[in-house]
Amino acid sequence: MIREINFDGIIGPSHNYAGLSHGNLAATRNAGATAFPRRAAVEGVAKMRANLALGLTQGILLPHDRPNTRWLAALSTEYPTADPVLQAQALSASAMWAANAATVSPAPDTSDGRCHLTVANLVTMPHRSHEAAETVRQLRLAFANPAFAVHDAIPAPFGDEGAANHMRLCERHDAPGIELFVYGVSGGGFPARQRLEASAAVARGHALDPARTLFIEQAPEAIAAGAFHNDVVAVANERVLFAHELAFADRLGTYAAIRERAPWAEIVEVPADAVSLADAIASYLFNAQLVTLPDATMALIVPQEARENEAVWRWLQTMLAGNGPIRRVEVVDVRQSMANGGGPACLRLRVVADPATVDPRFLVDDARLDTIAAVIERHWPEAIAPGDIGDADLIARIRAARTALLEKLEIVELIYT
Ligand code: SUG
Repeated sequence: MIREINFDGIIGPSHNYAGLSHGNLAATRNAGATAFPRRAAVEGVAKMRANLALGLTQGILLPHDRPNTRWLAALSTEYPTADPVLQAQALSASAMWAANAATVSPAPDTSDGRCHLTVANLVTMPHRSHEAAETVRQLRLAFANPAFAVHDAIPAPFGDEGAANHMRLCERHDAPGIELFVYGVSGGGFPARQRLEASAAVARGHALDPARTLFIEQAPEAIAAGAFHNDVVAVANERVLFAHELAFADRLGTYAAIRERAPWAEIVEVPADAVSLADAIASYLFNAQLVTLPDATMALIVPQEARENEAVWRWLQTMLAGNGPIRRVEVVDVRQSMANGGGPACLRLRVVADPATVDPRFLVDDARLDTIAAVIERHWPEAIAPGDIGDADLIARIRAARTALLEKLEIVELIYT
């Protein structure tokens, strides 16, 4: 049976705060802080457990091999002697944000009846530009079944940041839907990381029906306020689009185009006078997982920071008291990831497919999460301060930690030799 599966990126042992993402306000603000990789990964596992407890189907993606020595070799350098900025870029654990791994078009939307995935090239940020090579390896392993088509990344310079800039509206996950690709043109002083050319190429590659595909410009004002991906200001699930009033450049035109193609769609808009863009971005209200529970009601899984923001929490209470489609709000603690600008939605890649067609090693239940948690407790470094990244012992420990996890999970194909 086709259903939504959330694949969370396991937070890798090299998690640190190097301030590498210009335009991502949390990451820039926390540059130079001490990171706690073990705590970060434990938070990620707890979020997956909470999703399982809600009756959702849960999968995993693995931390990438870091530092990425293949990338450094292509730049004719080696980790110990590389420039410190290159060291930080090679070491980043940014693959944890699985919403940027790929764009996914489920089988009911594609003309060949397969679920298509295109690996994101992430070319705008150097530390993320080298994720694609390993992502394609992982996705080809997890989704080797002919029910899937895994496409290579779109070539540079057309920036593609994956599912973070893509939404799907449908009456039920297993019914054909409309796909919304959100791109940026300008972002004030900040880069627009998703290019229209890339989104259009992904849509063509996925064999989508042009009549059910929309390309929507993200509001430059939202990018300038720190919404470096659309999923910082909007999220969709089944028939519901939950968005900030200032998410899209042409708000009314976007809503009209959606209603024309999907008359059943419900747009839950948060007005700027109730929650400012600044509050929405600081709290990550929209970087929530909007999910359909087994009883067919919808829940919004928000980060702790949303509860701590007065305006946001007040708005959520009003929403729950009303008669809207989102009936429940769940709060999760992913503070270590949040401090790098990654909320609950960033940490997961949604794939609508039959779980029986996925390599079972990439699916988890509580027992498998216990196994993962034990490896994290034993092998993940407790803390990484900025000055530590040149430390050879730490680097050896980071590598060994990932290898231990892959061995325990018996996903040894991903070990680089
Ligand atoms: O690409 N942060 C990530 C956060 C990604 C969030 N993903 C979604 N919104 N879907 C980014 O900006 C910070 C790493 C550093 O600065 O060391 C970072 O890459």
